[in-house]
Amino acid sequence: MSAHDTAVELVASRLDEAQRSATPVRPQEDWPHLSLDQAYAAQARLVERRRERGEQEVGLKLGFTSEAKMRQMGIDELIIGVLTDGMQVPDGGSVDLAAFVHPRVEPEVAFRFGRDLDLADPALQVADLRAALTGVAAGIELIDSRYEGFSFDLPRVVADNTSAAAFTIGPWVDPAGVELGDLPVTLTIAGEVAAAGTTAAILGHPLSTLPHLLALGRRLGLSLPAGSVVLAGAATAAVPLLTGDVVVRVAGLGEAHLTGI
Ligand code: OOG
Repeated sequence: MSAHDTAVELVASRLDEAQRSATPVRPQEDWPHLSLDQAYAAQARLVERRRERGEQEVGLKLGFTSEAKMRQMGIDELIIGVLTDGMQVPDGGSVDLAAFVHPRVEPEVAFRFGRDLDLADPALQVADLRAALTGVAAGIELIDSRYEGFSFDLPRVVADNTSAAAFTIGPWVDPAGVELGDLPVTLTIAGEVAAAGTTAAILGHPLSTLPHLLALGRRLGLSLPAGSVVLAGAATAAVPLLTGDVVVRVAGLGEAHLTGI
């Protein structure tokens, strides 16, 4: 194993253990310096560990696609992470808060693609992604940084699979029937509006994320088998999740529901 592989393996195993034990890591102590490429390699290794435990990949998520998120976390570069079936919570389902370090929730717009898309294929164009879109929905993403204090820089959050922890998607809607550009979004926790914004906060329009999805997917050699889900990134800053019902409502699109217990 090269020094590069050893650093990647060490980071992936530390983060994997942190996630499984809901005990944060302290990156300031004894943490290898990671380039962005090494960070994505560590992320891939982390996902491989989930696969070895029987989880299956179900899609991808984008991060830092809104000003609100960039400002909240101090990072202004788009990132991509992997979603697995082990993270998916049925709409209206519940999550045990004890399984997470310091969970936060965010309102999302979700995409579903109806055919196999090899993002690494240089012939694949943004128009192909748009044509393959068979569903759009409101979603909730539960993020949970595995770093103490929810504190990280760009390579660290990438290695940590972009804080991906759990997600819920509301009923799918035919994309032909909805103009996603500027829909009011609310995130309600235990009956109180905790965050509000608009889908325009996501790069001006949620579909503006598609060129970034393609560029990042191409660079990393990712693919989206038919039926895959993509979360376009939060429209508002993330909010700490306490016990109670979480509702994301995207006016004109629908709702997603989750309960923290
Ligand atoms: C990283 C994940 C960011 C989003 O929607 O912008 C993200 C984090 O804030 O911990 O999922």
